[in-house]
Amino acid sequence: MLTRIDHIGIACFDLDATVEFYRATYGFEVFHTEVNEEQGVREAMLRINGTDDGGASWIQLLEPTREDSTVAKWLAKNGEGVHHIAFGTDDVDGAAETIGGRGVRVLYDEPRRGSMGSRITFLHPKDCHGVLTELVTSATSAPEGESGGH
Ligand code: CMX
Ligand code: CO
Repeated sequence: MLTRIDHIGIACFDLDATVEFYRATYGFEVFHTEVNEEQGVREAMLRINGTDDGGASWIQLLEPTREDSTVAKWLAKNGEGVHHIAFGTDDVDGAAETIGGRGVRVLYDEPRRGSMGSRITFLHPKDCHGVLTELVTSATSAPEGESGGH
């Protein structure tokens, strides 16, 4: 059902400075950047391993775009650090339904748009031993005709 770690989401105050830290310290380059207004974030995706077949693993660096966003609220409380983990699946709808049926709160009725045309949902951290957990179907790993555009 869940086949890999898709990404680790890291909240930061200054995206450009954090990107530069990851480049200078580890040699990780930015593969993709975008603003997701719905989520209230500006983000950079650094590919750690994998290729373009939808099976890659990423670091997702997140800077809030507005003060009322979930990441801004989290940063104000905790400071910078690991914000969530994301498991990859080729069927986010089915995984959310199965996990919801196991008594874990799924935060969205329908998956929403994530990085690079992926479809995402979240599990409540209070039901996951303190870990905000995201489920992701990347645009390239979804069954044909079901990726992106959501
Ligand atoms: N990890 C672990 N625990 C967390 C957490 C996190 N990232 N965010 C909140 N919590 C905990 C809080 O510490 C708090 O616990 P206590 O009551 O013990 O203090 C509790 O959950 C409630 O937190 P809150 O600050 O009142 O925040 P909200 O309930 O308003 O929101 C949540 C929490 C999970 C519902 C919200 O963050 C959410 O909807 N997240 C999903 C969307 C998201 O995170 N988007 C940004 C990333 C986008 C992407 O990955 O593409
Ligand atoms: Co994420």
